[in-house]
Amino acid sequence: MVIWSDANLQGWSICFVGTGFVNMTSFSVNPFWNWNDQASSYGTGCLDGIFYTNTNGWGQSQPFTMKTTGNFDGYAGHLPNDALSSIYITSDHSPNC
Ligand SMILES: [Ca+2]
Repeated sequence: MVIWSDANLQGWSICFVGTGFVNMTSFSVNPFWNWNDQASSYGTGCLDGIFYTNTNGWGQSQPFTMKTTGNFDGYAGHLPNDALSSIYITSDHSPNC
């Protein structure tokens, strides 16, 4: 899956593969900028899981399934913009997705 810093799949991007749990605080572009509260759009690739607004799986959540793109815009159950703090990736359907 890919997470982008701007809406509509633009800006900085970060890619996750496989299953597991990540806190976005653990990933930085440089010493002054990390991924906490920076995500604006996503593409799920072959993965299913849950986005969270807080670290360690707390706060508001948004389930996601494979082959889906979207913006974190606060609409239709999506997390608000610049709020993503953790991701639990529960299933990896590659290479058959
Ligand atoms: Ca957050």
